[in-house]
Amino acid sequence: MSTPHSPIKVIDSHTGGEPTRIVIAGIPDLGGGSMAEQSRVFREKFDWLRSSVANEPRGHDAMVGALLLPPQDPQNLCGVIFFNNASTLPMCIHGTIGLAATLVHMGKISSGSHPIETPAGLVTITLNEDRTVSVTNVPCFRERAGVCIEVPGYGQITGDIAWGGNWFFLIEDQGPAIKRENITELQAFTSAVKNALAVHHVRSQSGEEIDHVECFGPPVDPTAADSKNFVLCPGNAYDRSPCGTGTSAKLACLFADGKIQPGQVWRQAGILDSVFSGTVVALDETTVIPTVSGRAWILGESIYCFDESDPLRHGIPSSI
Ligand code: PYC
Repeated sequence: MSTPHSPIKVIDSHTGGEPTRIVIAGIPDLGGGSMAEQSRVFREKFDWLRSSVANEPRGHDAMVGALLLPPQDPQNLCGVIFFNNASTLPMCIHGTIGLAATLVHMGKISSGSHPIETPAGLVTITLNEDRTVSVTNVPCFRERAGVCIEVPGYGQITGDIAWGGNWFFLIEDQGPAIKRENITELQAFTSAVKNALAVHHVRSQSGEEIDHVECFGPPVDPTAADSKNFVLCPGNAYDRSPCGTGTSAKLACLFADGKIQPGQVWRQAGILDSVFSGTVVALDETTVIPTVSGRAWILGESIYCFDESDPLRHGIPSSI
């Protein structure tokens, strides 16, 4: 039995039901560039670490992992690189809320606002008195409205393309009803939409894949939320939380349609009816800076063992 690298320590939390696993020790040297550069090095050279943390048997399809890194600019609190069962993510808000709870648990922060470097850009966490965390995101915008695609088995589906820190295709009141009993149907529908986007070469203007599909319907309790969503993530797991970058994309669309004003609170429920609240500051007519708030809970801490006789010590590759 041996550990070919320094011990890997993780702290697990969940945010509205969606797990976050922060790697706090044992991270290899990623070269010390920007988080976008380090994320590329991580993808190219250390995919075993992503797979060890996120994939079965330690992880599962819904697991979002993150590397806690020193900031490039010492004025910032830290850097972070998010990843899941498939690859890295430019940004993740439920994960940033989980990171904030983890840093509190580690005794690194106890109050205030702190800038954090991510591959998508600089975001800010604010610890609120009620133990919620507000994440002020990167600039977000709707790129295209009313994009119509033919989805086999479902007909013509219309949605918006928006950037919320990840790329989203946002669909209102089409497909299966947004309720827990329909999770299998919702996964099939959103996967079919994602495939159709790929087949029809629908990408962002900068050529990036639209890798999150988000459906909206009415909330169960209109006094608690304004809308309920279901979000399919890259890697084909669905977000158990309302998805903070998805909520940011929604806020950008609502703002573009004149349906919310700067400062107005939007409450987004997820498939489990956990709620994120969000507001925007307008940068111009099409671009907003969303702030999304939610709460995370710490679940546990682990130190990983890597037994060389274990053929699956680096996780089961997602393609098996
Ligand atoms: O909360 O932004 C989010 C997120 C992205 C993927 C899973 N959760």
